[in-house]
Amino acid sequence: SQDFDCIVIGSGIQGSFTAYHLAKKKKKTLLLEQFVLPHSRGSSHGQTRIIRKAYEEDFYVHMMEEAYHLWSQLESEAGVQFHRHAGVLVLGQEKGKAFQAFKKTAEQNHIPNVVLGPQEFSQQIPNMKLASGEGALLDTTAGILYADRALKAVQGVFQSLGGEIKDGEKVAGITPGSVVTVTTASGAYRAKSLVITAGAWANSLLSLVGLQLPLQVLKINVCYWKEKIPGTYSLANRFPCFIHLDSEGAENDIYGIPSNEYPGLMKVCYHSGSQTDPDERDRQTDRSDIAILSNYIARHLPGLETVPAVVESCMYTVTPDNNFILDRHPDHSNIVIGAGFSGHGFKFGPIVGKVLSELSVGQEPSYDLSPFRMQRFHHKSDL
Ligand code: PYC
Repeated sequence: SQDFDCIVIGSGIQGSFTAYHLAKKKKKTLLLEQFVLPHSRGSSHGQTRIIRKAYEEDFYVHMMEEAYHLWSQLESEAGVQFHRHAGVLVLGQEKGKAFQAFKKTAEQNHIPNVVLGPQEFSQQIPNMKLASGEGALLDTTAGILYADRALKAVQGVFQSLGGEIKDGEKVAGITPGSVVTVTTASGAYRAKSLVITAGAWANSLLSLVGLQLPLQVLKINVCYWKEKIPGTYSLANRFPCFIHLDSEGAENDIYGIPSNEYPGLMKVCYHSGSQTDPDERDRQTDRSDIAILSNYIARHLPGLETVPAVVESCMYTVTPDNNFILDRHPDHSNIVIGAGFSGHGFKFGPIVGKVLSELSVGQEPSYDLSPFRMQRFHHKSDL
């Protein structure tokens, strides 16, 4: 039938986990996706993401505590391994605000970590150079998620729980009400509640329900760099992930993931990019971030060549404060929105899905959602 308890629009990691949690609550759920699955046109594709507890804010650490358990539960349910331990080095000016905040949050939340002074760093991480005054904090709990495999796993478990996925169906209209109707070229679907997790297309979908959010869509060049000596920066040789903090703000951070998925190539990327239209991302050809990365590699990672060997692309949908939006539509409480994951949302998929599913069935959310309300932008935007 075309009638559901809940419809979720957008089958990236957040929408797929929302659908998974709804199916676990025995809700008849439809997951709608505009492209034929699997695809690489959104923000949830690709080989790897970092999973970590090291954060500046306590509320993200609390969410990650449970996220680790839920990722591991999904691995058991799907019978697939997509998590590898690696550790993450948080690097930055030792006395800088951001680095100090990471350190304090790690201490206060008892995140297993090691602080490395300059001498210990050069002994333990000999192929990476820090600038003067920079320090390192190693979050020993961190690791890598194999993103494509994890997305396939959550969608597979959702279907095995009786959930329905309709891919290749772009939404054309949404009619709010106590029963929400969603129309595509193939039909009309009705449900008691709707969750919109459309990633870079959030504002296109939200315009159908009279809402716009202050979101910026960025194209990210996902760059892999060749090791001069294969294995220097490999996961097999226990090289960790890293996040190099910039004093100007998170949008200038640079991160790295040890060579693994493409043997001999290490992923090193800029945590930002140029504004793009999600339907025309390949027309965005700005490579100024790649010039910044080449320069960074020459200074900090001398064992890598300074021209990227592989450049893939992805999108971030960024909010003004880099925090997510997890909320209800202000006029239609049975329409729930997850958006603006700002380039750090993948690892939270199981928790985001849990709270969005709770909101959509009218349950009290498991986490304080005040940092994630859309209300916080009211005074700054023309919402
Ligand atoms: O949140 O750890 C993270 C991350 C790394 C690269 C992009 N986001």
